[in-house]
Amino acid sequence: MKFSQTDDTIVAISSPLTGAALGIVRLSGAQTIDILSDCFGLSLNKPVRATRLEAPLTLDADVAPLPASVYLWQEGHSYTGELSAEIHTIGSLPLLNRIVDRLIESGARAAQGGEFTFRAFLSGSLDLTQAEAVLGLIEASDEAAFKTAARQLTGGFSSKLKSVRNELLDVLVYLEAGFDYAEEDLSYLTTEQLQNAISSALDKVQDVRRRLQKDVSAVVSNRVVLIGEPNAGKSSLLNALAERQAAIVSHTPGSTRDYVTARVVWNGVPLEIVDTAGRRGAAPSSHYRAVDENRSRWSLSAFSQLATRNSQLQSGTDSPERETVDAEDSSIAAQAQELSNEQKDSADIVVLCVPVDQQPQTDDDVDLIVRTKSDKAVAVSENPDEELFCSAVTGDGIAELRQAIVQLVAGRSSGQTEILASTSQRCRELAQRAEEFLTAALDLCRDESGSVSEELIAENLRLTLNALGEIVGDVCTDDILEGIFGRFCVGK
Ligand SMILES: Nc1nc2c(ncn2[C@@H]2O[C@H](COP(=O)(O)OP(=O)(O)OP(=O)(O)O)[C@@H](O)[C@H]2O)c(=O)[nH]1
Ligand SMILES: [Mg+2]
Repeated sequence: MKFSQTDDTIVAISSPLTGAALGIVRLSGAQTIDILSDCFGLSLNKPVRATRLEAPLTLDADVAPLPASVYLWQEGHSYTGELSAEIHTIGSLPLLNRIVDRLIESGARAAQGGEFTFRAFLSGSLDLTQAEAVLGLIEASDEAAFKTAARQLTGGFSSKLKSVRNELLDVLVYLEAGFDYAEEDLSYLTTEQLQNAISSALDKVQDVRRRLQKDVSAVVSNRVVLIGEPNAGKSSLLNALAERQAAIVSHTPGSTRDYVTARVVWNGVPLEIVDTAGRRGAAPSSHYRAVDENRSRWSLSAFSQLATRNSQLQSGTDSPERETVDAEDSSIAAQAQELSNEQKDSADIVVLCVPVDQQPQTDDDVDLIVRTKSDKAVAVSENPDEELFCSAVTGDGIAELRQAIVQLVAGRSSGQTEILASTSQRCRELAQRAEEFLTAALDLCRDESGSVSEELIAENLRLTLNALGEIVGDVCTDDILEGIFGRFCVGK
């Protein structure tokens, strides 16, 4: 698990890592007061209520004290639920880094990305869907995405699930009490009461499942466009992602002139992956064939022009036709570039493909940088955390790339929906499972063959509780936690 230690005191810059009027350093954990006192020569007491004090910072003896305010929160009243502090001062990155270093020297530990929110989750201040909402708020790029995340953060979605869980827990307690005292022939719940309770829970779970499905299907268009230099491995990547031979691959740079699309559905999210022509100085291709599920208006003319050129070259035809052929070819190359630009401009997600032995250079706005042909060379990357490495030949990194694309889409597609797409994706199947277990329990209640199997009903209720618990995080695995908190940046 990413956060193996949870009882120490963590520190990080919580404001954006650029110069700003105000900068914030956040500290959380049981040693907060001792660390602050030691670091800044203050004599602080544990707060009994949220407290703010002016505490000018003296970092160097020969530099005048800098203005700073320290905010303190007692346990149970901070974002993390722990004893916490924030130092608000001038938003100078070197200054904030110095403060963090000094706090680390005094006993704090540098927080990892998402660790403050993880502690809020551990202390019960936030459930998993709310932690996802915090991420949604940070990543929100428009008003609609912001509103969706804010609605989810207020907990309306998970509070409904929590109330169903509590109702089902009550039913389970009664059922199990019946098993424990079976010989006394006591009945704690009539069959009718049991049936009503399960039926009411099923209605609510069905409603949740429908809301989750509606939110995912609200994602309308997801065009993921692969761009990059000629020969970067775009067509090979498309084929690897689509798991079929959708585009022609050739060692000759400039082999893709048209664009090639492949439709896929990953994690229930429909996507259209688009392979484009190499975008800088595409050299003439020796062979060319348009392959496209949606053949474009350019493909036939481009193909016939190249076919003419190839037959001329093969039959030894030379000047003066040669000049005409070259002119035609550069016209096709220009058209290919134009098409490639159009595809990039209409993309929802732009993926820049750069071979592992070259360095990314682009003026385009890209969402993801993929270092292709990772089997060919040892990765040299200036930003290894921001790039994905994969090989269309060995398949390494392809699953991770799919996951990264789905996450990007999930982050974007909140639209006017009530639940973040990332939450919908994670929870849809769980809600579906809960619905199936409850339906099975209800069928058992209604079984007219004679005896109602209360043990089997109880087992279905336990499975339902587990599935619902995974949605809100009462029951969860390291993988789930890693998947959610691993996406946060440091300081959050
Ligand atoms: N070793 C290795 N070779 C690769 C990989 N991906 C692509 N190649 C090779 O690189 C060359 C170019 O691959 P393409 O997929 O056609 O590249 P492209 O970016 O589509 O090229 P253009 O369409 O010309 O822009 C081919 O010879 C591929 O076999 C990879 O992951 N590993
Ligand atoms: Mg290609």
